[in-house]
Amino acid sequence: WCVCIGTCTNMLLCSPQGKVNVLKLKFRKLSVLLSTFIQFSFLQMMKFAWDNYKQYALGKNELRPLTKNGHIGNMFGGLRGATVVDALDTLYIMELEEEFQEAKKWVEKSFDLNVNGEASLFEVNIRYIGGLLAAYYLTGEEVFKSKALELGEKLLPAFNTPTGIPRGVINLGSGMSWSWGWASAGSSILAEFGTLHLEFLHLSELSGNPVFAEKVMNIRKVLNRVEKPQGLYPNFLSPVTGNWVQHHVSIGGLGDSFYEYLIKSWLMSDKKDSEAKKMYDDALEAIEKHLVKKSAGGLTYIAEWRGGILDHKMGHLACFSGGMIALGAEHAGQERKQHYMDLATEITNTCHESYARSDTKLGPEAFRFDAGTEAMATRLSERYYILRPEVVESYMYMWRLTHDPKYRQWGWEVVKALEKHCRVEAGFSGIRDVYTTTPTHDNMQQSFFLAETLKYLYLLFCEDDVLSLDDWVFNTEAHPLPVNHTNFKASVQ
Ligand code: DMJ
Repeated sequence: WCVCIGTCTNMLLCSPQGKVNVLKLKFRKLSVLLSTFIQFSFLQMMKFAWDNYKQYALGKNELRPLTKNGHIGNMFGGLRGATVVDALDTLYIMELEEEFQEAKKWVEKSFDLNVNGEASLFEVNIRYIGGLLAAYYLTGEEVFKSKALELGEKLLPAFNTPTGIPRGVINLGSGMSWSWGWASAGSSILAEFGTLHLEFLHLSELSGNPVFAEKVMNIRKVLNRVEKPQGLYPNFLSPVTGNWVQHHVSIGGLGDSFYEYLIKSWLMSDKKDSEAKKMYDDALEAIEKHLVKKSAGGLTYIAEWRGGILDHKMGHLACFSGGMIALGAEHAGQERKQHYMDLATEITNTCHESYARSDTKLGPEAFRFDAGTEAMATRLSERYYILRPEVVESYMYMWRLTHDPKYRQWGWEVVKALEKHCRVEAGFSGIRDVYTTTPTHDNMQQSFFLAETLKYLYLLFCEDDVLSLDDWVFNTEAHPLPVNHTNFKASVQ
């Protein structure tokens, strides 16, 4: 495919094998630009991230790239290999064949599901089940399907609550489940129980067992029944009473992917799930009415809502919403289409500003719009960047839906910043302060960097028919799942 960056003065021709071939360039200057591109190409980045994980941390959940060892953490119960499962489809799509085989071999030989430990239902679903399902649909390899189904079964006891709203934490061995200690009054989190729908429908489809679909359809029923303050969905719900526990509303952390899964459920159903579409449309209308604001400097942002009081802050996580709103705009009624496209453009621009206004050109964990501040973190504790994908995710959707070259330019700025500030000797690391050009590293290569950040960057520079948005929806960890009309073994070549 052909990559055009900026003004198209530097045209590159890349083969789909992931090797970069150089067009015969007339000018030396251009070839210098080109080698810079090659040096920093995201295909190499993926290989570098994978090779180091393999060398120092294979079988652990993440790589610690400074100390050159593995990290297990406490999100996945006793499960291991989060980076392997998260990376599978990216390796496959990038045609890093040897590396994909290494990952597959690990899943076949070493991925043990008979484990005991406290796992996040949400994280296991989006990373492991999502990753395995995508790997199955892309390759047709049975091992991925059987592991996904086996793991899906292990999550079911979390739904044994009076309302059927699952609890957030489950012991994969005993099936015992409970709520997060930090969640108010034993509540379940909107973004957690609201981010199961896509994967669970596929588990039912593949197993022929309706139980998975029934569980998520019941969640929707509970949500439809409960009264929404001003049409908004608060982030905490009691799995016992089915009532809201606290009135905190956010399109960032704790709420985010619930909204994403509404519009994607509709798309994945080949636009037949009109209930999901209506829920999405109504939720977005309420969000726009109560949460969307414009700063004095003209930047559009989505604030958080605490019982009617606005917190003029946007989390990095909320930056996925530019892409989501654009995706939804495509399918809005004629009169709303342009309106939502404009909103998506403005939000993506604001998120870009949060990157552009930092010294590293990477964005902080949260940025604010108050006391003269615009799109910058004001608290020390919000200045970090942990290789998150949401901003490049929105660039990818905006590029596909508008073909405005600025999104590729912006994506390329991120590639350069990652190379400059996050690449360390043995992998990529998050940084603790985006406002200093000599940042301290956090010594963690998150698995979503391979699953999402690098995949979205790659797709940003691909032709639109590579994982076409007409045929695939990406789960919230960027694992592609086929739209209902697609053959399971759809080719990405
Ligand atoms: C990912 O695990 C998913 O994108 C999730 O929805 C939110 N957070 C991380 C990446 O930032």
